[in-house]
Amino acid sequence: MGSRRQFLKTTALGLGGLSVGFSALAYITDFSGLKEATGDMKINLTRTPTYCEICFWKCAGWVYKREDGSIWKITGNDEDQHSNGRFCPRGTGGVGIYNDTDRLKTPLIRIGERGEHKFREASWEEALDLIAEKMKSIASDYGPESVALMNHGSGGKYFGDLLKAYGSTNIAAPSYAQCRGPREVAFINTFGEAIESPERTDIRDTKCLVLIGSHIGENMHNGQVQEMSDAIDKGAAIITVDPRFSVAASKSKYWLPIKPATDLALLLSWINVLTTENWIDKDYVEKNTYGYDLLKAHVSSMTPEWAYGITGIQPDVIRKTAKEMFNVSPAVIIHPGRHVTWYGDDTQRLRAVAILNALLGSWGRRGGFYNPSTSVLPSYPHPPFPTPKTTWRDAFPGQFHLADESVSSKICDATIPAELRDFSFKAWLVYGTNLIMTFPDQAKTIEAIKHLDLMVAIDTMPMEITSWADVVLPECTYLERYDSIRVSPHRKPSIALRMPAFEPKDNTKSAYWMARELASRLGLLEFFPFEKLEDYLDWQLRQMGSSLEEMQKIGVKTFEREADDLYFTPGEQHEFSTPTGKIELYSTAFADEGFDPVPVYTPHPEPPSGFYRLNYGRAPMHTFSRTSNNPNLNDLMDENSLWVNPKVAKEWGLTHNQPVWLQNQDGKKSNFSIKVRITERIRWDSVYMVHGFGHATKQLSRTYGKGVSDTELITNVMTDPIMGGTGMRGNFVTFLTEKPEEALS
Ligand SMILES: Nc1nc2c(c(=O)[nH]1)N[C@H]1C(S)=C(S)[C@@H](COP(=O)(O)OP(=O)(O)OC[C@H]3O[C@@H](n4cnc5c(=O)[nH]c(N)nc54)[C@H](O)[C@@H]3O)O[C@H]1N2
Ligand SMILES: Nc1nc2c(c(=O)[nH]1)N[C@H]1C(S)=C(S)[C@@H](COP(=O)(O)OP(=O)(O)OC[C@H]3O[C@@H](n4cnc5c(=O)[nH]c(N)nc54)[C@H](O)[C@@H]3O)O[C@H]1N2
Ligand code: SF4
Ligand SMILES: [Mo]
Repeated sequence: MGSRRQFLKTTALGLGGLSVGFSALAYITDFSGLKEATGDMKINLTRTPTYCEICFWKCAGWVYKREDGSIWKITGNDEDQHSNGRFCPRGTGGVGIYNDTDRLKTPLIRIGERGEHKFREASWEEALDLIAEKMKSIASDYGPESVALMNHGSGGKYFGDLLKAYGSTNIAAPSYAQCRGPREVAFINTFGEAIESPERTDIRDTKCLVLIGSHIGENMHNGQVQEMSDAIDKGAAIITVDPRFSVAASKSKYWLPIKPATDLALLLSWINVLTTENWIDKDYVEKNTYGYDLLKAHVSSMTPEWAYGITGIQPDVIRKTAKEMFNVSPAVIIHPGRHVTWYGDDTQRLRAVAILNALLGSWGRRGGFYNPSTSVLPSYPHPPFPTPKTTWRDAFPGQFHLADESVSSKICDATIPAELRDFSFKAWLVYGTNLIMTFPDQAKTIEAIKHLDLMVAIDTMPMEITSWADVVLPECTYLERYDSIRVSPHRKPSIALRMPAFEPKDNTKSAYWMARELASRLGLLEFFPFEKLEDYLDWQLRQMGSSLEEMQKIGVKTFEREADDLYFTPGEQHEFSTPTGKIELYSTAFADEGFDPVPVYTPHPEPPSGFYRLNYGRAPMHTFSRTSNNPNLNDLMDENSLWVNPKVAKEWGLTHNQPVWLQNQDGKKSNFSIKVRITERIRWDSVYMVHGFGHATKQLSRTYGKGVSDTELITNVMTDPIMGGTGMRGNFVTFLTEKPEEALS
């Protein structure tokens, strides 16, 4: 590679100094270029397209650089449906991940005990040779199926291709079993289709948005926040069901401060009200659904009065909110949520959400759920992938048949040898997921890792997960690499390009390069016919009537839909991809598998005396555990706090900002302390913290020891029997006002 300047010239591709004028009034949330931005002046900038990797909304945007090659700002691409030209604070601060001096700089090979974070630096040759040799011997000793890929993020695709070529389909992401899995299974078994990401919710045009926990506004998925704000401006009613007074609750017409873990009772009582009062879309229900009479009979005793005793929500509020939804139907959304692995009966709770939407006729209707469209990327011909002899499912005979993706936490379970199982996993490739902070029950994750013959972590940062790896492969950040073309579903099909704005820092490489180098060592190069990813992208783009050159200039290309089918045609009887071809209010697949075909409420344990339910969520300026060390975002928020109700604080004599340690129902104590925030916004039976803090990796110089990790206190996991998701909200904590002996700081 030539000089930095030459590199910029080639990557900016003839855009050659785009002139941008700025006025003093420009709204700018950038962290580096305020001087240029505040004057009424012209500066020469070059820009390269990207899509953001700070979270999985994948907004497409531009990386603007000054003439000297330094970054000016990252902002949205106006053509992009995910961002509408604006980035959220995390995306804008994305440059911090590039500048972070704590970044991984070169491959590492473990020299200490696993978890000690003692490594020696290695060359790429040595690190990749070691991995390939180990993968060969594992394949011959135990079969390639004993290798699993845990991944979250763009480059995971290439390790996925590598693994499939090698002979394993055990490829899992925490965004399923720790996140949205239950909702996908619930909607597939009701409407025959999943919700997907970005969600197909037509929030822009809705007249009533019901949020069950989903804390949009703190959950900063960009387009969704923008659409919710537009909907509010246009007079939509927001109904928020949340035990905490969330930002969304503060924008709502109704806030239902539900007793935690009782949502299913509320949902069933809403179904009771709609079916008894006949507040349903009769024509739609008649034409399109299966099992209405069974459903109606099932919920007949689940009145608002019944639900009041369970949820604490007044019967007249339940009736009024049901009427509010019906009045504007079908332009109503009972939002399916996203992180829905709460109490282990999550698929059933989401089935109730799906059923409510069906009764109100919102699926396939304007202001309800639209029918998304996705661009299809051609793939270059390669030999067929070998058929594996076993998959993770063989470790769980008779279970989780309805899971439509691999279950990461079950692969973790099946890594710990068990007497009744003749198979266990021997190696994990871990791409872009900090499993120690991401899986509940840390002790189990660590036990599983200890049983592995090989653990490779591919990451950009030294994290808890890299501490446990045998080999650490440092990836360059999303600002320094090409990745696959983004084809996420939306109202219109579109494609977006990510290309490098900078040369990779230090000795870092892209996932594509790593996967191909490993493929070459494993004799699988025919599965990676293009030496350079950009050549493959160009080939794909040309099949679609575009080119790399065009995409480098425009970043995003949106196509027209092939058919006018964003919504159902009025009055049409639709064919659904379910066993009955109808919307299944009564799920035939659940019945076949021995699960309740219509959801049934069962109570969950309550906190023992002196303990409070551990509730957690998002902060607008951070993403999980990945951004807490990012210098820009760390500046905005550098630790989490513990929300405590004033009544509880008084009982315990806690004061605002007092540091406390926490201990859970199983005696697990927090590594660090967390500052108390006394607020009426949390119920007296719960405490709340933002997920992603309390890092115990010293190499994270900015964030080490700041705040508490919710994950270390989540030792009770309630597994969803239908799809294997990990319910994480049944954990209870108490306060320790003195520093415990085993605490780390
Ligand atoms: N800023 C930011 N935004 C993000 C992310 C991020 O890391 N940072 N991550 C993204 C991802 S991957 C996901 S999955 C989403 C997650 O975002 P959501 O899907 O919105 O999150 P949840 O964890 O389901 O919801 C958290 C809310 O549920 C409430 N809650 C807790 N217990 C209960 C209960 O028993 N009943 C009810 N009704 N409510 C309850 C909490 O008080 C909290 O307000 O956010 C996305 N957006
Ligand atoms: N306790 C608890 N657990 C949870 C949640 C919670 O709220 N509380 N939320 C759940 C949800 S909804 C989800 S979706 C999952 C998310 O789980 P994860 O995706 O595992 O989230 P992070 O903890 O941010 O870990 C991301 C890792 O990827 C690395 N990384 C970032 N960018 C790149 C890149 O470009 N390349 C590579 N190779 N690595 C990169 C980061 O350094 C970090 O180590 O967590 C789930 N687990
Ligand atoms: S929502 Fe924010 S962090 Fe997520 S992709 Fe968009 S800009 Fe990036
Ligand atoms: Mo998630």
